[in-house]
Amino acid sequence: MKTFVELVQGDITQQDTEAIVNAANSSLMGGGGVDGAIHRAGGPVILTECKAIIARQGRCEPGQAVITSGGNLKARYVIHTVGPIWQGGNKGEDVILANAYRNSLQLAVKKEIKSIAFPSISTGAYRFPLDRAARIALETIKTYVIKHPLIQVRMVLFKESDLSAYQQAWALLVKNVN
Ligand code: AR6
Repeated sequence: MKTFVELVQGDITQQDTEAIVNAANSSLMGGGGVDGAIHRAGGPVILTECKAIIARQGRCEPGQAVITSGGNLKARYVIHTVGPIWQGGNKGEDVILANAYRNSLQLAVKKEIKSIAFPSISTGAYRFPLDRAARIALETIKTYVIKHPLIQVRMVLFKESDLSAYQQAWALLVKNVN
């Protein structure tokens, strides 16, 4: 069995993993950044399914995750999660960010999804500091994949500077463990 976490620079909408994760907002009605790109590339079926989810269970609170199909994307599924809005760091932001990653992974495993790609949740419009977000994201993913080694995880960083922040966080994490 292989445990697999990879860090790449790229566009989440182009990934060929079984699922990609969307950094959405609680309304699930779309937005800018990753959210806008995913809805544009996947087509209207994603919004239709998001509306049905909201009608059934209400807003998607920060840290929670829901799943729709991928529409025209290569990925079969989109897992929509909502990260925390950065408010200085004392409003539970770290825990909410970890929940967003963990609940997305949990939903994927429940659906027997074997590969998943994440963007850097909350570090754009939601202004979560990049280095801190990278550490939390990778710690959460690493802890999860150790317990669920069948799932392959790819972090897809849009900018080169984002990729290097995640690479540094990963190096620190591995060093601290060994
Ligand atoms: N592929 C991968 N990463 C991307 C892409 C892409 N196509 N486009 C942007 N990024 P953000 P948030 C990076 O703002 O901070 C939306 O309006 C981007 O460079 O998309 O969680 C939602 O509706 C940044 O590093 O998400 C919410 O209202 C990262 O993705 C709100 O923004 C996250 O940036 C969520 O804010």
